[in-house]
Amino acid sequence: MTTDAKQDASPSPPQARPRLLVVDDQPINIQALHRVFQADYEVCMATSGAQALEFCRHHRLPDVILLDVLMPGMDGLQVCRRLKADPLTADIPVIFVTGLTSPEEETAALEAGGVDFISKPVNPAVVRARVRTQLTIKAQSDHLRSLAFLDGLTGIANRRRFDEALATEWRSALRCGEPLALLMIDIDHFKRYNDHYGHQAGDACLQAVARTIERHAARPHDLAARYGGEEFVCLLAGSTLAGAQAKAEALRQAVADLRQAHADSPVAPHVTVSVGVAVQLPAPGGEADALLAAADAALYQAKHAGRDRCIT
Ligand code: GH3
Ligand code: MG
Ligand code: MG
Ligand code: MG
Repeated sequence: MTTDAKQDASPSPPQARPRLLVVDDQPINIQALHRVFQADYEVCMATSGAQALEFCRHHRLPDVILLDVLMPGMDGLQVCRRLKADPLTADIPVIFVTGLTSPEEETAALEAGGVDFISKPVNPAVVRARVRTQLTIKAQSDHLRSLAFLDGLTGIANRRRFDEALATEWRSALRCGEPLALLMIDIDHFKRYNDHYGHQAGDACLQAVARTIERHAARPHDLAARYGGEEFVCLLAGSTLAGAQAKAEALRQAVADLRQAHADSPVAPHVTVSVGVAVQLPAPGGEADALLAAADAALYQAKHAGRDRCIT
């Protein structure tokens, strides 16, 4: 057997085989499933419910869990309910593999959050096919979820993704005592751009500006998103005020350097942006919305001070 629940904290290699976690109190049952899957899957194992939950906390998450029902200590139904209650593990498909076969037991397993129910002794072809089905469904739902977080026009993150990231990063910054920075970026006189060049050209301009903004949010915890219309945001976790200001200025300059013609702009003959910069150290009782409001207020000032500038 390749992987034990106590080993292997390594991150997922790029082309990793799907990872199965087999949970059963009887080693002989684990061995049987290991034989079925070892050629195509990375098979991990746990011999108790507690060990299975522990595994999920400390290792790369499995893609599917094969879970026994009758186990001493925590039974499979309890394990499944715990997995489903934790946002980290809630989306992992759980297939019950059990000697129990009554309709009542099958119903209880499905109600606990299992997606399938297979009787022991397992038929290798059947269990393989059922695992494959769950992996396909999971891949499809992951794909749909990723689409739900992308802006259709520019391909960068959308407002929904930003709202989630802001809430998450705010809590994390509060825990770590680190500052959180936000840039709010708005294209100058974009209504005139559309009026002059047409809406399609306006769309292409939004795409070019989005690409430029995204290039400036390159650190692992940076997030560039389209906030709406011709407004964008950059969330910069752990950035200092000076760091955020430098990034804002580099970004403003990079958009100007696109030299995207804007003949009807009173600011410059090319497309420019105004940027509002805000940095806050989250405090207990504070709200992430305050950071948004501060960046928005700074952006408003940048507009009134003549546009094509960054204001904190
Ligand atoms: P300001 O410098 O004060 O920001 O002026 P503005 O003209 O950029 O601001 P305003 O809010 O008056 O107009 C924003 C324009 O952005 C109006 C709207 O038609 C355009 N816009 C919003 N979303 C899209 C889009 O998806 N595609 C195109 N082409 N234009 C859009
Ligand atoms: Mg058992
Ligand atoms: Mg605007
Ligand atoms: Mg604008």
